Amino acid sequence: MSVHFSDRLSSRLRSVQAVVAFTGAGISAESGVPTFRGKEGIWKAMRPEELASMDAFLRDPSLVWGWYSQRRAIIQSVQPNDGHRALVEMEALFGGLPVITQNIDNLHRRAGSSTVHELHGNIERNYCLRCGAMAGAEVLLKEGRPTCVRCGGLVRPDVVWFGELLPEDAWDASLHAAGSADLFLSIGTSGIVYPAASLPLHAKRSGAFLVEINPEPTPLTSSADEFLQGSAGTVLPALAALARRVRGEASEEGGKNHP
Ligand code: BV8
Ligand code: ZN
Repeated sequence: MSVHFSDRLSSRLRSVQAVVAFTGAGISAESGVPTFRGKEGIWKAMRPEELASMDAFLRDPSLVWGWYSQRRAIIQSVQPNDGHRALVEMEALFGGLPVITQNIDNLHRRAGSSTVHELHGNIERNYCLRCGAMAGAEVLLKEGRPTCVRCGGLVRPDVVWFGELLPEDAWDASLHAAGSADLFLSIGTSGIVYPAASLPLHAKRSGAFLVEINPEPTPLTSSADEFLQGSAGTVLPALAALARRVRGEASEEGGKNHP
Protein backbone atom coordinates (compact mmCIF):
# COMPACT_ATOMS: atom_id res chain seq x y z
CA MET A 1 0.00 0.00 0.00
CA SER A 2 1.56 3.31 -1.06
CA VAL A 3 1.12 6.29 1.24
CA HIS A 4 0.36 9.73 -0.22
CA PHE A 5 2.13 12.67 1.42
CA SER A 6 1.29 16.30 0.60
CA ASP A 7 3.91 18.72 -0.77
CA ARG A 8 3.35 20.76 2.40
CA LEU A 9 4.48 17.85 4.57
CA SER A 10 7.39 16.97 2.25
CA SER A 11 8.71 20.52 2.34
CA ARG A 12 8.30 20.64 6.14
CA LEU A 13 10.33 17.45 6.46
CA ARG A 14 13.26 19.05 4.59
CA SER A 15 14.07 21.58 7.26
CA VAL A 16 12.07 20.64 10.36
CA GLN A 17 14.03 20.62 13.62
CA ALA A 18 11.82 19.55 16.56
CA VAL A 19 9.76 16.44 15.75
CA VAL A 20 7.65 14.85 18.51
CA ALA A 21 5.59 11.63 18.45
CA PHE A 22 2.48 11.06 20.59
CA THR A 23 1.33 7.44 20.62
CA GLY A 24 -1.57 5.33 21.79
CA ALA A 25 -2.47 1.66 21.75
CA GLY A 26 -2.76 1.64 17.94
CA ILE A 27 1.01 1.72 17.41
CA SER A 28 1.32 -1.55 19.36
CA ALA A 29 -1.64 -3.26 17.64
CA GLU A 30 0.56 -4.73 14.86
CA SER A 31 2.83 -6.21 17.52
CA GLY A 32 -0.19 -8.17 18.78
CA VAL A 33 -1.08 -6.02 21.80
CA PRO A 34 -4.89 -5.54 21.83
CA THR A 35 -6.14 -1.93 21.79
CA PHE A 36 -8.74 -0.66 24.25
CA ARG A 37 -11.62 0.61 22.16
CA GLY A 38 -11.16 -0.89 18.72
CA LYS A 39 -13.19 -3.73 17.23
CA GLU A 40 -11.06 -6.27 19.08
CA GLY A 41 -10.56 -3.86 22.00
CA ILE A 42 -10.17 -5.20 25.51
CA TRP A 43 -12.67 -2.68 26.86
CA LYS A 44 -15.33 -4.44 24.75
CA ALA A 45 -15.81 -7.12 27.39
CA MET A 46 -15.79 -4.75 30.32
CA ARG A 47 -15.86 -0.98 31.03
CA PRO A 48 -12.52 0.62 31.88
CA GLU A 49 -13.80 1.85 35.25
CA GLU A 50 -14.56 -1.76 36.20
CA LEU A 51 -10.86 -2.57 36.09
CA ALA A 52 -8.55 0.41 35.57
CA SER A 53 -9.32 2.25 38.82
CA MET A 54 -8.22 2.12 42.47
CA ASP A 55 -11.82 1.42 43.58
CA ALA A 56 -12.01 -1.61 41.29
CA PHE A 57 -8.62 -2.82 42.55
CA LEU A 58 -9.49 -2.46 46.24
CA ARG A 59 -12.86 -4.10 45.63
CA ASP A 60 -11.28 -7.13 43.98
CA PRO A 61 -7.45 -7.08 43.88
CA SER A 62 -7.23 -10.61 42.45
CA LEU A 63 -9.53 -9.78 39.48
CA VAL A 64 -7.68 -6.61 38.53
CA TRP A 65 -4.25 -8.18 39.17
CA GLY A 66 -5.28 -11.15 36.98
CA TRP A 67 -6.24 -8.77 34.15
CA TYR A 68 -2.84 -7.05 34.31
CA SER A 69 -1.05 -10.41 34.52
CA GLN A 70 -2.81 -11.51 31.30
CA ARG A 71 -1.81 -8.27 29.56
CA ARG A 72 1.76 -8.47 30.91
CA ALA A 73 2.09 -12.01 29.53
CA ILE A 74 0.97 -10.82 26.06
CA ILE A 75 3.36 -7.84 26.19
CA GLN A 76 6.31 -10.00 27.26
CA SER A 77 5.63 -12.35 24.31
CA VAL A 78 5.59 -9.66 21.57
CA GLN A 79 8.19 -7.52 19.80
CA PRO A 80 8.25 -3.88 18.71
CA ASN A 81 6.98 -3.50 15.12
CA ASP A 82 7.97 -1.48 12.02
CA GLY A 83 6.10 1.53 13.39
CA HIS A 84 8.16 1.64 16.60
CA ARG A 85 11.34 1.06 14.60
CA ALA A 86 10.56 3.85 12.09
CA LEU A 87 10.38 6.32 15.00
CA VAL A 88 13.86 5.18 16.10
CA GLU A 89 15.15 5.68 12.54
CA MET A 90 13.64 9.18 12.39
CA GLU A 91 15.15 9.98 15.80
CA ALA A 92 18.59 9.50 14.23
CA LEU A 93 17.59 11.45 11.12
CA PHE A 94 16.26 14.46 13.05
CA GLY A 95 18.85 14.35 15.81
CA GLY A 96 16.23 13.50 18.42
CA LEU A 97 12.55 12.50 18.53
CA PRO A 98 10.88 12.51 21.97
CA VAL A 99 8.06 9.93 22.19
CA ILE A 100 5.10 10.80 24.44
CA THR A 101 3.22 7.57 24.97
CA GLN A 102 -0.05 6.59 26.63
CA ASN A 103 1.02 2.96 26.32
CA ILE A 104 2.28 0.96 29.29
CA ASP A 105 3.91 -1.77 27.18
CA ASN A 106 7.52 -0.49 27.11
CA LEU A 107 7.75 -1.26 23.36
CA HIS A 108 9.18 2.16 22.40
CA ARG A 109 12.11 1.69 24.76
CA ARG A 110 12.60 -1.90 23.61
CA ALA A 111 12.64 -0.64 19.99
CA GLY A 112 15.44 1.82 20.90
CA SER A 113 13.75 5.23 21.32
CA SER A 114 15.98 7.15 23.72
CA THR A 115 13.46 9.72 25.03
CA VAL A 116 10.14 8.15 26.10
CA HIS A 117 7.66 9.97 28.33
CA GLU A 118 5.25 7.38 29.83
CA LEU A 119 2.08 9.31 30.68
CA HIS A 120 0.18 6.29 32.00
CA GLY A 121 3.00 4.31 33.66
CA ASN A 122 4.55 0.96 32.82
CA ILE A 123 3.05 -2.52 33.27
CA GLU A 124 6.48 -4.00 34.07
CA ARG A 125 6.66 -1.98 37.31
CA ASN A 126 4.61 -2.53 40.49
CA TYR A 127 4.70 -0.99 43.98
CA CYS A 128 3.48 -1.69 47.50
CA LEU A 129 0.60 0.49 48.72
CA ARG A 130 1.82 0.22 52.33
CA CYS A 131 5.63 0.66 52.25
CA GLY A 132 6.11 1.90 48.67
CA ALA A 133 8.65 -0.81 47.81
CA MET A 134 8.97 -1.23 44.05
CA ALA A 135 8.50 -4.73 42.63
CA GLY A 136 9.12 -6.19 39.18
CA ALA A 137 6.85 -8.67 37.44
CA GLU A 138 7.53 -11.42 40.06
CA VAL A 139 5.10 -10.60 42.88
CA LEU A 140 4.13 -12.95 45.73
CA LEU A 141 0.46 -14.05 45.45
CA LYS A 142 -1.34 -14.94 48.70
CA GLU A 143 -4.80 -16.38 47.82
CA GLY A 144 -4.50 -14.51 44.52
CA ARG A 145 -3.71 -11.20 46.26
CA PRO A 146 -0.46 -9.48 45.11
CA THR A 147 1.50 -9.19 48.37
CA CYS A 148 4.63 -7.21 49.30
CA VAL A 149 7.51 -9.50 50.29
CA ARG A 150 8.83 -6.78 52.60
CA CYS A 151 5.78 -5.78 54.65
CA GLY A 152 2.89 -7.98 53.50
CA GLY A 153 1.04 -4.96 52.10
CA LEU A 154 -1.01 -4.94 48.86
CA VAL A 155 1.03 -4.51 45.65
CA ARG A 156 -0.46 -2.64 42.62
CA PRO A 157 0.66 -2.05 39.01
CA ASP A 158 2.63 1.18 38.48
CA VAL A 159 0.10 2.48 35.95
CA VAL A 160 -2.19 5.53 36.00
CA TRP A 161 -5.81 4.56 36.67
CA PHE A 162 -8.90 6.66 35.97
CA GLY A 163 -9.21 9.48 38.48
CA GLU A 164 -5.46 9.41 39.20
CA LEU A 165 -2.96 12.13 38.44
CA LEU A 166 -0.41 11.55 35.69
CA PRO A 167 3.26 11.37 36.79
CA GLU A 168 4.34 15.01 37.17
CA ASP A 169 7.74 14.70 35.50
CA ALA A 170 6.36 12.85 32.47
CA TRP A 171 3.47 15.31 32.14
CA ASP A 172 5.69 18.40 32.43
CA ALA A 173 8.22 17.01 29.94
CA SER A 174 5.39 16.13 27.52
CA LEU A 175 3.82 19.59 27.76
CA HIS A 176 7.21 21.14 27.06
CA ALA A 177 7.94 18.84 24.10
CA ALA A 178 4.49 19.40 22.57
CA GLY A 179 4.77 23.17 23.12
CA SER A 180 8.08 23.39 21.28
CA ALA A 181 7.43 20.94 18.42
CA ASP A 182 7.63 22.01 14.75
CA LEU A 183 6.11 18.70 13.64
CA PHE A 184 3.80 16.71 15.97
CA LEU A 185 2.82 13.16 14.98
CA SER A 186 -0.32 11.80 16.74
CA ILE A 187 -0.20 8.05 16.13
CA GLY A 188 -2.71 5.30 16.92
CA THR A 189 -4.86 6.98 19.55
CA SER A 190 -8.62 7.45 19.77
CA GLY A 191 -7.92 10.76 21.46
CA ILE A 192 -10.56 10.48 24.18
CA VAL A 193 -8.52 10.00 27.36
CA TYR A 194 -7.59 13.28 29.02
CA PRO A 195 -5.44 15.12 29.86
CA ALA A 196 -3.18 13.17 27.40
CA ALA A 197 -5.59 13.84 24.52
CA SER A 198 -5.10 17.60 24.97
CA LEU A 199 -1.45 17.42 23.81
CA PRO A 200 -1.94 17.39 19.99
CA LEU A 201 -3.99 20.60 20.04
CA HIS A 202 -1.54 22.15 22.50
CA ALA A 203 1.21 21.43 19.97
CA LYS A 204 -0.81 22.84 17.08
CA ARG A 205 -1.68 26.00 19.04
CA SER A 206 2.02 26.40 19.82
CA GLY A 207 2.89 26.36 16.10
CA ALA A 208 3.41 22.70 15.21
CA PHE A 209 2.35 21.11 11.93
CA LEU A 210 -0.03 18.42 13.24
CA VAL A 211 -0.08 15.02 11.49
CA GLU A 212 -2.46 12.24 12.54
CA ILE A 213 -1.78 8.58 11.65
CA ASN A 214 -4.70 6.20 12.16
CA PRO A 215 -6.73 3.76 10.00
CA GLU A 216 -9.87 5.55 11.24
CA PRO A 217 -10.75 9.22 11.71
CA THR A 218 -10.90 10.40 15.34
CA PRO A 219 -12.12 13.57 17.16
CA LEU A 220 -8.67 15.04 16.34
CA THR A 221 -8.81 14.47 12.57
CA SER A 222 -10.68 17.68 11.72
CA SER A 223 -7.96 19.74 13.48
CA ALA A 224 -4.99 17.90 11.94
CA ASP A 225 -2.97 19.62 9.19
CA GLU A 226 -2.57 16.22 7.56
CA PHE A 227 -4.44 12.95 8.17
CA LEU A 228 -2.44 9.93 6.97
CA GLN A 229 -5.09 7.20 6.91
CA GLY A 230 -3.43 3.86 7.45
CA SER A 231 -1.68 1.67 9.97
CA ALA A 232 1.38 2.85 11.86
CA GLY A 233 3.41 -0.12 10.64
CA THR A 234 2.90 1.02 7.03
CA VAL A 235 2.73 4.81 7.26
CA LEU A 236 5.66 5.44 9.62
CA PRO A 237 8.28 3.54 7.56
CA ALA A 238 7.05 5.41 4.45
CA LEU A 239 7.33 8.72 6.33
CA ALA A 240 10.87 7.83 7.44
CA ALA A 241 11.83 7.00 3.83
CA LEU A 242 10.40 10.32 2.61
CA ALA A 243 12.26 12.24 5.34
CA ARG A 244 15.51 10.46 4.44
CA ARG A 245 15.06 11.34 0.75
CA VAL A 246 14.07 14.98 1.09
CA ARG A 247 16.68 15.73 3.76
CA GLY A 248 19.30 14.00 1.62
CA GLU A 249 18.31 16.22 -1.32
CA ALA A 250 18.38 19.31 0.92
CA SER A 251 21.91 18.54 2.16
CA GLU A 252 23.12 17.86 -1.46
CA GLU A 253 21.72 21.25 -2.54
CA GLY A 254 23.36 22.76 0.54
CA GLY A 255 26.63 21.09 -0.50
CA LYS A 256 26.33 22.45 -4.09
CA ASN A 257 25.75 26.02 -2.84
CA HIS A 258 28.76 25.89 -0.53
CA PRO A 259 31.59 24.31 -2.59
C1 BV8 B 1 -6.86 12.51 35.47
C2 BV8 B 1 -4.44 2.68 32.50
C3 BV8 B 1 -6.58 14.31 36.96
C4 BV8 B 1 -3.36 1.78 32.30
C5 BV8 B 1 -5.64 4.29 31.24
C6 BV8 B 1 -10.66 16.10 31.37
C7 BV8 B 1 -9.47 16.45 32.03
C8 BV8 B 1 -8.90 15.57 32.95
C9 BV8 B 1 -9.49 14.32 33.19
C10 BV8 B 1 -10.67 13.98 32.53
C11 BV8 B 1 -11.24 14.85 31.64
N1 BV8 B 1 -12.36 14.26 31.16
C12 BV8 B 1 -12.50 13.03 31.70
C13 BV8 B 1 -11.49 12.84 32.55
C14 BV8 B 1 -11.32 11.63 33.35
C15 BV8 B 1 -10.50 10.56 32.64
C16 BV8 B 1 -10.84 10.40 31.18
O1 BV8 B 1 -10.17 10.96 30.31
N2 BV8 B 1 -11.86 9.61 30.88
C17 BV8 B 1 -12.21 9.35 29.50
C18 BV8 B 1 -12.61 7.88 29.33
C19 BV8 B 1 -13.31 10.31 29.10
N3 BV8 B 1 -9.08 10.83 32.79
C20 BV8 B 1 -8.46 10.41 33.91
O2 BV8 B 1 -9.02 9.88 34.84
C21 BV8 B 1 -6.94 10.63 33.95
N4 BV8 B 1 -6.57 11.24 35.21
O3 BV8 B 1 -7.53 13.17 34.73
O4 BV8 B 1 -6.31 12.97 36.65
C22 BV8 B 1 -7.60 14.28 38.02
C23 BV8 B 1 -7.39 13.48 39.13
C24 BV8 B 1 -8.34 13.48 40.15
C25 BV8 B 1 -9.49 14.25 40.04
C26 BV8 B 1 -9.70 15.02 38.88
C27 BV8 B 1 -8.76 15.04 37.86
C28 BV8 B 1 -6.21 9.30 33.90
C29 BV8 B 1 -6.36 8.69 32.55
C30 BV8 B 1 -5.49 7.42 32.45
C31 BV8 B 1 -6.39 6.23 32.49
N5 BV8 B 1 -5.58 5.03 32.30
N6 BV8 B 1 -5.00 3.15 31.23
C32 BV8 B 1 -3.86 0.63 31.53
O5 BV8 B 1 -4.54 -0.24 32.10
O6 BV8 B 1 -3.52 0.63 30.33
S1 BV8 B 1 -6.54 4.78 29.88
C33 BV8 B 1 -6.27 3.80 28.51
O7 BV8 B 1 -6.77 4.61 27.42
C34 BV8 B 1 -4.83 3.52 28.15
O8 BV8 B 1 -3.89 4.14 28.99
C35 BV8 B 1 -4.70 4.11 26.75
O9 BV8 B 1 -3.43 4.51 26.51
C36 BV8 B 1 -5.65 5.22 26.84
C37 BV8 B 1 -6.03 5.86 25.53
O10 BV8 B 1 -6.47 4.84 24.64
P1 BV8 B 1 -5.74 4.77 23.21
O11 BV8 B 1 -4.28 4.59 23.45
O12 BV8 B 1 -6.15 5.92 22.39
O13 BV8 B 1 -6.28 3.40 22.66
P2 BV8 B 1 -7.72 3.11 22.01
O14 BV8 B 1 -7.92 1.63 22.01
O15 BV8 B 1 -8.74 4.00 22.63
O16 BV8 B 1 -7.55 3.61 20.48
C38 BV8 B 1 -6.66 2.90 19.63
C39 BV8 B 1 -6.58 3.71 18.34
O17 BV8 B 1 -5.61 3.10 17.49
C40 BV8 B 1 -7.89 3.75 17.57
O18 BV8 B 1 -8.13 5.07 17.13
C41 BV8 B 1 -7.63 2.83 16.36
O19 BV8 B 1 -8.30 3.28 15.20
C42 BV8 B 1 -6.13 2.98 16.19
N7 BV8 B 1 -5.45 1.86 15.55
C43 BV8 B 1 -5.80 0.55 15.55
N8 BV8 B 1 -4.88 -0.17 14.86
C44 BV8 B 1 -3.93 0.72 14.45
C45 BV8 B 1 -4.29 2.00 14.89
N9 BV8 B 1 -3.54 3.10 14.64
C46 BV8 B 1 -2.41 2.93 13.91
N10 BV8 B 1 -2.00 1.72 13.45
C47 BV8 B 1 -2.73 0.61 13.70
N11 BV8 B 1 -2.30 -0.58 13.23
ZN1 ZN C 1 5.43 -3.21 51.41
